[in-house]
Amino acid sequence: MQKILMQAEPAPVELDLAETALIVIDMQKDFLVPGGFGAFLGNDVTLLQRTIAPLQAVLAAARALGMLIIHTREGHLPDLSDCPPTKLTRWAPGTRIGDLGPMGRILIRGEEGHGIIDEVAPLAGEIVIDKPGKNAFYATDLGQILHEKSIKNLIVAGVTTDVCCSATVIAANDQGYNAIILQDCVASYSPERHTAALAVIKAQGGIFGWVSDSQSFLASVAALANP
Ligand code: C5J
Repeated sequence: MQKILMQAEPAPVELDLAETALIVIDMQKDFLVPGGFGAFLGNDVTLLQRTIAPLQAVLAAARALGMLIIHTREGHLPDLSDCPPTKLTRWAPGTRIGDLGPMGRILIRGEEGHGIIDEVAPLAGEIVIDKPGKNAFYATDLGQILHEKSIKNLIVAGVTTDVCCSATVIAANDQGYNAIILQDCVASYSPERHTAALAVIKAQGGIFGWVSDSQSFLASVAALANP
């Protein structure tokens, strides 16, 4: 049994790696690339791109350790039958889910913008979960997969901190998982909301989970080889 002790806020956290999965949330072209939907709406995608290098290092370490790795993609079926009407009408026409965006239909499975960026693309055998909601547990097999693999802890990376990462951490907490979010491997289009979302997670003694970073994860893994 390999256990790591990771520096984190509000307190260090011990994780049995056999019970720990890395979940990489929505590293999709539409959110991260200059020609994608996020940029089309006027967002600065470079704020999100800073997650790529630290996440690559975390992915490499997790793969070397044989950890369970799960990637998610936010998106809907082409006929929008899995998209609540409230979500369909919330934004201006032309920028709605299913409308034609710069990289295909916005947030529709199979469209170019829906794909994960090459830099952190899933390897063969890694699990990819398509989710219609923000929280990765909603209307997906995630809970079942984690249960079958006896996972108790989730290390969370991806975008965006304040929306899908935060929603997933909060849901994980309610479902009985320990969630540790890596602050340099998550990002928001708003630095203020990024900081605020992390502050909420670690508040009150870790009300929703822990906040750590890639260096702390990598250091704790290196300590396994040099105890
Ligand atoms: C994610 C969003 N992935 N911001 N989606 O955070 O709509």
